[in-house]
Amino acid sequence: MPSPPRRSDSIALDEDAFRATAVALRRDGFAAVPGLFSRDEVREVERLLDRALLEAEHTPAALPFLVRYPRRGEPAEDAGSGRGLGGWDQIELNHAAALVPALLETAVFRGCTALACTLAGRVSRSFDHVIYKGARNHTATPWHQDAAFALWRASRPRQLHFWIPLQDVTPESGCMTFLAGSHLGPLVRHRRVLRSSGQPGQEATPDPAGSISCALPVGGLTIHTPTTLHRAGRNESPLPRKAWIIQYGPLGSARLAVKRLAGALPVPLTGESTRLE
Ligand SMILES: O=C(O)CCC(=O)C(=O)O
Repeated sequence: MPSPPRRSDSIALDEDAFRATAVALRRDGFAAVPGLFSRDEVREVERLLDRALLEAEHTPAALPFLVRYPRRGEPAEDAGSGRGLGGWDQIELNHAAALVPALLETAVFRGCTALACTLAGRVSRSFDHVIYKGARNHTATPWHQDAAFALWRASRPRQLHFWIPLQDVTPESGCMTFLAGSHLGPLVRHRRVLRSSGQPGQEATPDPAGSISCALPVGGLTIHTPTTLHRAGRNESPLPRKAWIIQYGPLGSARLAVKRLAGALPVPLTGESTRLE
């Protein structure tokens, strides 16, 4: 029988697993944490995000936060291609939790926030986004450090980025791959690239020798720092690869409040579909 999603702020990690996570973050700049959430708890997030992505496409105010990568080479209606993505190769939604506040009530968000605070002290969400890669897509996420995207590139201690897959992930379906210890070095040179979505991107070219790919069953996640070099490959599997990414930092809420005042945050989608049932 499926277990009902929790509404608690507790962390489903025993002391040893918590300590191993903290040690890995400090030493390697990333940690893979399996088994934090039940399948139903992750499914609740997926349902909210699937509907939000559909709704955002038809909501002019939400369109600036939606990033879509056209599918190249084969027709969009090809069997299996772009399944669940309306024929797009990849879709991203920035500030998903501002568009769908019900996400903030989910066991996944509450558990991630509790874990972030236990690892890093008083931190809160500063940004979140969603990346859906279609079945057998063509868009890999190049090597980069998240700090390369920030206006303020100085070190951001206690900032942690949670990457939450909404299904099992493997190297073939585009799981996260990290370079252990890269967070201890400087911000490396990034080349500005134009991604097929039309948005600018950043690409680093480190020596990938010894990189570690984090396959995970649904319910797990990875955590990395803003200066950890990472990438995710194309999704070569026959099913979409979906992930929700939440960034936490010491002044997360304050930064979001400033963005809201500046009109740089989306207003919630109004549809019935985005409320928790
Ligand atoms: O999911 C992906 O393709 C990459 C995500 C990523 O690079 C990030 O969260 O920083």
